[in-house]
Amino acid sequence: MAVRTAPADNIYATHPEKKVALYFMVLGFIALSIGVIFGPFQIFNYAGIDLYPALEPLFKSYYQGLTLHGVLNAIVFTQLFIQGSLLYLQARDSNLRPQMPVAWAAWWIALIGLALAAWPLLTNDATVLYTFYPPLQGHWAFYVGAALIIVSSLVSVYLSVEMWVRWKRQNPGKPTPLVTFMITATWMMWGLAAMGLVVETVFFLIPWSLGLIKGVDPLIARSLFWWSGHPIVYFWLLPAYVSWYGLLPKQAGGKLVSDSLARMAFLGFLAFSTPVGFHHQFADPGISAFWKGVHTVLTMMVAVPSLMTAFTIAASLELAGRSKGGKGALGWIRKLPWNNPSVVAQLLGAIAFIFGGAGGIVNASFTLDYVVHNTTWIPGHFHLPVATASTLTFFGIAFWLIPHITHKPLAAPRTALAGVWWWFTGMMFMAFGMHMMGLQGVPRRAHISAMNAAHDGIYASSAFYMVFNAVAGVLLTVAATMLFYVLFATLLSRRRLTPDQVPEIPFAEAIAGPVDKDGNVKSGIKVMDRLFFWWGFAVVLVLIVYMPTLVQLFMHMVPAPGMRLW
Ligand code: HEM
Ligand SMILES: [Cu+2]
Repeated sequence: MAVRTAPADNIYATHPEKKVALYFMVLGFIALSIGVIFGPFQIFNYAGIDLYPALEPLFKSYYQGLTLHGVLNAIVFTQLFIQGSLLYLQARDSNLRPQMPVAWAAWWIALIGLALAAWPLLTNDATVLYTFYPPLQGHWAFYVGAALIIVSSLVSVYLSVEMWVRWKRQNPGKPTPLVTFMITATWMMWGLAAMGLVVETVFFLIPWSLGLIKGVDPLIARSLFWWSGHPIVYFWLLPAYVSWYGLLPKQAGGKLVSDSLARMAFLGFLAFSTPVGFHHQFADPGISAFWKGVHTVLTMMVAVPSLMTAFTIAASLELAGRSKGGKGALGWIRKLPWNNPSVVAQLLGAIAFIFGGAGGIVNASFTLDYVVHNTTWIPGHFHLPVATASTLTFFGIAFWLIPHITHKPLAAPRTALAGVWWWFTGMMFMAFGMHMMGLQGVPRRAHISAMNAAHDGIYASSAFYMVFNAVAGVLLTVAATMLFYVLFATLLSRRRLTPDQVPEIPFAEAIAGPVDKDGNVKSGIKVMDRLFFWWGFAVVLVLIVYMPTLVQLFMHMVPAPGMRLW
């Protein structure tokens, strides 16, 4: 049983980056706890059940809720959790202290940005959905807040790259430790990817919302948005992969099968995550079929490191299961630690990701996408990678990392375990219902439960699938309640672990490491370690596939005045 020991302040003494990491993660989870509230309302909507009248005095419409849901969950929660957890893991993996005043500046910028953006969202003055496509025009505070949140992420890019450069200087000739390598590559990828949103907000949306320019070209805005908008999904996923490659094998009782495969996968993501945005714009005019085709091919390229990840992780887990006596083709699966909520959250997240990846290939195919574009298939799809793979993995990380930082025991581990199963099952029901309704042609982002025609045509033929959504709504409400209970009960607990009970960081060993038998760094590792070179390669690739189209669009700008449709 846990006992109380040292006063809370001392726990940060040896590693002050613990505190800023915790602040980032907790702020992220607070945002998520508000954003998730709307999820069940939305999925009940797609079950034909309209619960919005109950929200009426506080929230004005389905779309206000949906904007809060998208912004708080997908933009704020993910980024803040990533900023905190990656900062801490890199600092400990490379045994360096991040530049602390800069790290705190990043947190404050994010907090101010969040407050600024939240105000018009809550007052229904920026109901523009999380994609904020012009000509929908929200309050300036929303765009300034969003820009500050992005600036905060760029400060995190700086923090990570600076720590990596410092490590390289102090350790000439040595290969970058794996977790540090993966994290630096992730931040480099995001540093390039974020530029689309930076240009969109700074040069267009902010001046426009302040009345300094009269109009914004919707096509330019959408193109800049998706410059960042596809790689942002990798920005959400790669931190989960960091855990799957770098920590999960150890948590499962085994080792990572190959260090170099992990590095190769991350370089693949660094190079190919960004030059693919047009696959979100197949239906947009003004972009040639040729460049849409190029982006499609590159999208398929980025599936390669994802498949490498799936195989490497599965092999590492199989070894873990077999080393514990698992026999036969599948016997090793039973030997995995299914009683550990942190491990199970990540395993279930990874399983959901397999289905998400398969659907993603459909979306990215120029021709198939027309069948599912803007239908409920799309949110059905992306809740698998984002709301299940990343979100469950982040909960899984929090289940050991928060006790590690705060020295507080995980509250109610059995509830945590049940919560991740309920979440996974609920998301599977939702994915099935939403994918199938999408194939019937039911539009996404539509308050269908408030329509008179809700039982005609495509809606009548979706009636069967709506049952799955209703079940999902119940399961996910229970799941979210359990997971947030565990999280906040842990944070608010007054119990303390004794020093020997505090979980250690489960850095995994690799079977095939970066050095050969004679102690020399493998030549492939040396090439891969030149991260600035690969970053430059990624920049060039993005310029090649974007510039011809963007130059054309900028030369023939068609600014549209703002509209408020809510
Ligand atoms: C209780 C859990 C959740 C449920 C039941 C849920 C349900 C839904 C539904 C039904 C939609 C589609 C709404 C529409 O197109 O009209 C949606 C949209 C969305 N959800 Fe969730 N969700 C949940 C959690 C999450 C999480 C954890 C994330 C991200 C971390 C997330 C991110 C999004 C995003 C980005 C959208 C798109 C918003 C838009 O189209 O503007 N959701 N959600
Ligand atoms: Cu995409």
